[in-house]
Amino acid sequence: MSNKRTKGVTVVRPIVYGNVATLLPQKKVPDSDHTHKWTVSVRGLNNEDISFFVKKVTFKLHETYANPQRVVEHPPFELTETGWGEFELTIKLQFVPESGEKPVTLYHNLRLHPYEEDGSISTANKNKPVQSFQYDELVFTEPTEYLHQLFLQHPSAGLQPRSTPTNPYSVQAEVDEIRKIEEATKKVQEQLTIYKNKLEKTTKELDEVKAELERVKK
Ligand code: SLL
Repeated sequence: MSNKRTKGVTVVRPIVYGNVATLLPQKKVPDSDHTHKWTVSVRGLNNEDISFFVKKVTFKLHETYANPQRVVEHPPFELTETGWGEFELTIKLQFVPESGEKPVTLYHNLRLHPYEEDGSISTANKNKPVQSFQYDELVFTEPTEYLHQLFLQHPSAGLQPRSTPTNPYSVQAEVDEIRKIEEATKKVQEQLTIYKNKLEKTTKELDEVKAELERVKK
């Protein structure tokens, strides 16, 4: 197998990354203001192995943490910490050297609190574990023959037709999501038309008042 690129080939690998967080029992961490325990992770869809092509993952934490760069070189690619605040994590994926691929950086907003739809923190769900994950796809355009062979040896099952309690990512979920986006876009367009019409009407009225004012002045 070589480092030659495979012309015309694109390989897409789904990944899931994000965090879970739980409230710490009070006084769990002595002499500290830490309120939550959290774990950030990067995994394959359906928990598929990604270590055959991912060499290491570097999680970059907020600078209030000692040694904010945390390197994980073996699966599971995850990191557990405690803390008091939310911040944006940087997740750098480095691939096996033979792949010739440049690192990929992902961003994740660490979530500790159960938010309501309006953005306020839900007090009712305060003690429930919080989960915040996102689905994404790594795209390898014209991978090296080496990497292409690796992917052929480790096929991904891809998106399952329907969601399950442990795996919310499915073809159905994607369809539902697209429908929601389309509905929201339609609503925004409708509102825009209403506001445009209002603006037109008000501008016309204003012009009339101006003209009237000119007439009175003369
Ligand atoms: C905030 N902008 O103010 C954010 C920053 C930082 C969270 C959150 C540090 C833990 C430790 C920690 O939890 N930092 O002291 O080791 O909410």
